Amino acid sequence: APAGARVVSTWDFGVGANAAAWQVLGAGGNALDAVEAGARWAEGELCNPTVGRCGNPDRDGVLTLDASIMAGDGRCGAVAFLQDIAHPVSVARAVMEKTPHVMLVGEGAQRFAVAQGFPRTPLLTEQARRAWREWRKTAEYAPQINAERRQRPGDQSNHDTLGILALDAQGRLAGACTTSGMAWKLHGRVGDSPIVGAGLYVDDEVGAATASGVGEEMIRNAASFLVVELMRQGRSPMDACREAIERVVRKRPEASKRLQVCFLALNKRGEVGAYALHKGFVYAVRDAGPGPHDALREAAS
Ligand code: SD4
Repeated sequence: APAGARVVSTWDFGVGANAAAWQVLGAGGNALDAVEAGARWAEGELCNPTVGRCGNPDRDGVLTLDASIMAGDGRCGAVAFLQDIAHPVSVARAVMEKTPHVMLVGEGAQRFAVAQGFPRTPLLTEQARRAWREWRKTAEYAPQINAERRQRPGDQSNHDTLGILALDAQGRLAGACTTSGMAWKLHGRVGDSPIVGAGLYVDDEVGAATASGVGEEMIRNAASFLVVELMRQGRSPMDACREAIERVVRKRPEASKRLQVCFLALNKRGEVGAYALHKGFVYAVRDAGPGPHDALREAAS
């Protein structure tokens, strides 16, 4: 496999996303194709309450998906509030490559996807519908900090967006981010994941960053852009992520006690760093090295 190539992804399912991305990178493919492959794996193969087809719905019982993709040369595309399309990340890529725009939302995004040949299919699973019915008994919007509870049925945890960043053997960077957003959000709510600069930012001159957690905090702080700019000023990926977390806390000290915010960064030399507001954020790293490819690292917090 090509030396220098590396891919990193958020959360424990990042192992699977990295494996899908590595099929591209390991064969000498480019970073953009790799992150799309990784994100598609999370949207399609994985059945998880916070990404893709198995996502939990909003408070009205509607599943709406957000995704973005970005190449290190500045090309980017995104979709938000997209319904009944299984691969938002690929629609985001089509927005990037086939339109003069960067972002499409809602019905317009869906119409564009269908015109591009993406099948329209109802996505809400029976399990997600049941979780929603359960949630409606209290109808309280209270995102949980703890990611550990995420795999249980009816589970309320929200912090499982897939963010994936890759560096290919030619030194190109790319990233993607895909999510069903915060469970039980207001109908129409859009998080950070599809917003370039908030949930994802990539610049070949410097590095790439992505985020998971309560997206409002990332949008408020233009957080992924902030992480990349801090790396541009010379910070290591980990220091850049930590400083961005400190910014989040400084802006909203009280709210920060109850919310989870996590950053993951990869610089152009392939160095990786992460930092989270609260403990429990894990990420997966894959490269051509001899180590185990399913190793997860726990971020400092
Ligand atoms: C959002 N950042 O929509 C996403 C949520 C997240 O699993 O990380 N969810 O705010």
